[in-house]
Amino acid sequence: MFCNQCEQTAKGTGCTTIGVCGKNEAVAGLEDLLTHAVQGLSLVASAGRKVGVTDNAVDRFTCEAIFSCLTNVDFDPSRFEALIRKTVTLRDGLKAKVTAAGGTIDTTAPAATFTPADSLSGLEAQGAALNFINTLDANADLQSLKQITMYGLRGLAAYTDHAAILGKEDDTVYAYIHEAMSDLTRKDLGLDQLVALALKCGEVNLKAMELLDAGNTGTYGHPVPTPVPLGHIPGKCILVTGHDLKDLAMLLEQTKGKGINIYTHGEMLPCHGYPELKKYPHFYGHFGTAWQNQHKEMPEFPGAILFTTNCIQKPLDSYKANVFTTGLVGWPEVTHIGENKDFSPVINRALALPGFSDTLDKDSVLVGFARNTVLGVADKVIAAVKAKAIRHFFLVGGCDGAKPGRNYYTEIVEQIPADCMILTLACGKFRFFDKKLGDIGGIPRLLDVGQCNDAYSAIQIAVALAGAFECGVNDLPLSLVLSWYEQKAVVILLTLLNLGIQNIRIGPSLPAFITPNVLDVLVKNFSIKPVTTPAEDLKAILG
Ligand code: FS2
Ligand code: SF4
Repeated sequence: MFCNQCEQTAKGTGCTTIGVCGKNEAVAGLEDLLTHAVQGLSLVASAGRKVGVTDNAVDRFTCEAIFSCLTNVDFDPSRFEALIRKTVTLRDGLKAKVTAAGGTIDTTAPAATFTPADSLSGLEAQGAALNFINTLDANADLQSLKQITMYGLRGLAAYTDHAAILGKEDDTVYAYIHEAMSDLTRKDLGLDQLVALALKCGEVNLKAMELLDAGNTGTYGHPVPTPVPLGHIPGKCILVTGHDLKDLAMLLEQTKGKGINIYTHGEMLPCHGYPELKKYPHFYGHFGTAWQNQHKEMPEFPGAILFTTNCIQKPLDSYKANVFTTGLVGWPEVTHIGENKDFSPVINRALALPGFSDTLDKDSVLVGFARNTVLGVADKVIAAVKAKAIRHFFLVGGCDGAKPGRNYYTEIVEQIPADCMILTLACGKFRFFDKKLGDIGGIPRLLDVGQCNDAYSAIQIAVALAGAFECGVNDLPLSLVLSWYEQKAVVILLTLLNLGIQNIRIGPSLPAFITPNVLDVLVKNFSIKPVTTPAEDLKAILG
């Protein structure tokens, strides 16, 4: 196996025997084979678009299949087998329609004619034989750019899938995904073309994130400032982790009046700010911190645990029987809640478990500072900047992870001077989310914009501030200090670069799949910077 798509990749170069995430050789091969098969489907879908043939089921499925290969989503070989077989069935069905409409399908790429083996072990062998990631291109820099786009596509497919679940779709997004998956099979694209393909991924992702924002706010309302208890109350309980608001909403509905309290974990924390979710009296509080702490925290939770999206780690025996997956998440031998979203097994498990017997009074944290709330106090913010009460804005956001170097993000937040505001989003916030950082003129200094899925909201805040100050986003007193771990972060970075945002600081380490020459392109064009130390970076930013 070879995989280097995430920040915790082995030795900073690549996982070759087993993934640091727990992905084994078989699953790595199946992911590669699925990606290869989807490229074949995309080649046909792209040819179809040229003659007016589209198929929404194909588009939706393509995103699900690509999202399944994102870090910490699916570890279940049997789910990958089903995805691979369905990819080929859809490809062949679409081929017939495209040919009938007079379309021409280029069958020179092996992906277009790939035939899956009859057995799971045969598929695993086919996946291993591909050596997929290492052979995207013979030239190291072009290989690097293709990997950037491939991983960007995984993030883009995830956001497109999240939005589609809430009924928000746009064919331009699907068209790009098919086109880019097809283009990645080509060996004739040069550096400039591949840079353009990667930046286009960022451009299209802005649309996907706008759709997701519209889906979330259109369905559940605009988040409002809401204190979320970090303690617990007596009663049966279910912990919901991942990112999916609709799964949470359906679970809240199905647990009404059952005496079960619902707690969020990880990236689900911002859900407490949505009016249509917070209206449930049994939607109580937040338990635990970021994804990488689940082995420490989940054994302590006395109820059922539902994983709705990334990031799942191998469930330990001490709590495995309490774990359920849904959506695209999969772990072998863990009960999966299918498309009917009947959460009865989760509810029954919660009722069978002891639940909390006592009350734990702990601090609460404030969520709900997405674009609508922040822009609602824009006048106050602008006046505070003009009066020099606010010197600078920092966006400290992105993924969390296990590396000790991630203390950088805690320390920089601690060291940011008291006359600066800090916006945050995604699970990296758990490094500092419960710090009491005070306020400036009644506005909290630490504003939680939401999940990584809410990056669109942060971009809209920056764009609106730039409009108010009649300058570009790069001229604002705003610095982005980002942490990355998986491929949603890759595509958000591509979106920011495509918007022309300069001077982004990124850490805790640079991606293994970026070559020195490609890094040079990023530095020259976007002044992207690896993080150094909090003190040095603050000195450089604030002067
Ligand atoms: Fe955090 Fe994990 Fe949000 Fe990423 S919960 S690192 O995949 O999606 O961010
Ligand atoms: Fe390694 Fe990350 Fe790939 Fe898992 S997803 S195999 S940890 S590089």
